[in-house]
Amino acid sequence: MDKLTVAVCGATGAVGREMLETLAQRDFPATEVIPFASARSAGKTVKFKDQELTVRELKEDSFEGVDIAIFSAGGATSTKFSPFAAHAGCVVVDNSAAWRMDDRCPLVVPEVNPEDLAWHNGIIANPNCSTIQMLVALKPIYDTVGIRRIVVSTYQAVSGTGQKGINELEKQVRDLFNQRDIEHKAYPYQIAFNCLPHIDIFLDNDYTKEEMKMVNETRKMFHDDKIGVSATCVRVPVFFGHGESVNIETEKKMTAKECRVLLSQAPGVRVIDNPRELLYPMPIMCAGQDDTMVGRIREDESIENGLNMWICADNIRKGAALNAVQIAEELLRRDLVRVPDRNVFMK
Ligand code: NAP
Ligand code: 12T
Repeated sequence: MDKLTVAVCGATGAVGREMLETLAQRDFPATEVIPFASARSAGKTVKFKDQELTVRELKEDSFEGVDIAIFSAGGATSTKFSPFAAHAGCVVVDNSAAWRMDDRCPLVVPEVNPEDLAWHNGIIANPNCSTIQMLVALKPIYDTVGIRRIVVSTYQAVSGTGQKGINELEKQVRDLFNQRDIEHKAYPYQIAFNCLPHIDIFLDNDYTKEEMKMVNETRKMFHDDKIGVSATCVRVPVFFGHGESVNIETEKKMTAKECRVLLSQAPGVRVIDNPRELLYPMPIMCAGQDDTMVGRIREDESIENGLNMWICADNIRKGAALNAVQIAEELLRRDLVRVPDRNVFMK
């Protein structure tokens, strides 16, 4: 391809800025990168490599001549604009929850199910950050011994809520230290020095939407309607990096040692697991890193075939921007930057 134009939609946000950084760091072969955001940010500039790019307002006719559009501008914006992108022949990689469970859209983590890219119709969904890091670590185990059931509790950073989550934690800490009253807008309660067992909205079954994303997205990407997934998602006062305590029941036995060897060879995974040296993954290690870090690997002594582990990753990087850029790279490698039927999402 001699010309490759990439649109970054939501370029002024926490994920969008990391997207520009990731494209630059990985030397993504774009001949042009165009940043888009809402009318509020039109005319502002964002940094890309050694340039200052001027942000444009995202509109329905923004996609003419654009080959790939990476969206991180929220579900409503994506629902509204992605069909116009696909209609213009531009392939969308979307970070929001808008298209993840749509049967017309593959949901992809390159280390897990890159083959699903082959049937895309112009919109490809990036999974939720918590699902991404969990499946990067579990996929090699799933392929080797099978997994019947996953029980996961998350410890999620405020950057998952975007810039407003980061600002809220920072301001509450400062206000508390200055003996001022705190305010909350991004969360229903104080997040500084607290934990909230509540991410995204509550559903009729009393789970949160974030918890059900982990169930449904895992089943879709593993192509396994039967796998049991039980999730509890908790917001913690950490700026960057999600942690996850994961318990799995496998079909066949895998020892902790076998698991360590397997994961140390797995793509995108770094095993950090030496309790004697006090070595285990932590969110502060993950900020700015590409790898999903796994440690505290132990056999679950309460069941026949079970393992426990602790998984950490940078939620803005592998959880969002990096995974999206890796999808774009995989599309190029597989010669899939084309929209076979431009009307699939216009019907
Ligand atoms: P953020 O910091 O609040 O940024 C939101 C971005 O969307 C800004 O660039 C904003 O532009 C833009 N935007 C909002 N409304 C728009 C519109 N009508 N048209 C065009 N652009 C619009 O949030 P963030 O953390 O970067 O997250 C962005 C989205 O990414 C989230 O809503 C979520 O869907 C997704 N996300 C996914 C994951 C994941 O798990 N994979 C993780 C985090 C986020 P302005 O500057 O003009 O307001
Ligand atoms: N509510 O992409 O608040 O579905 O941490 C990601 C992160 C939704 C998503 C969060 C969220 C998503 C959060």
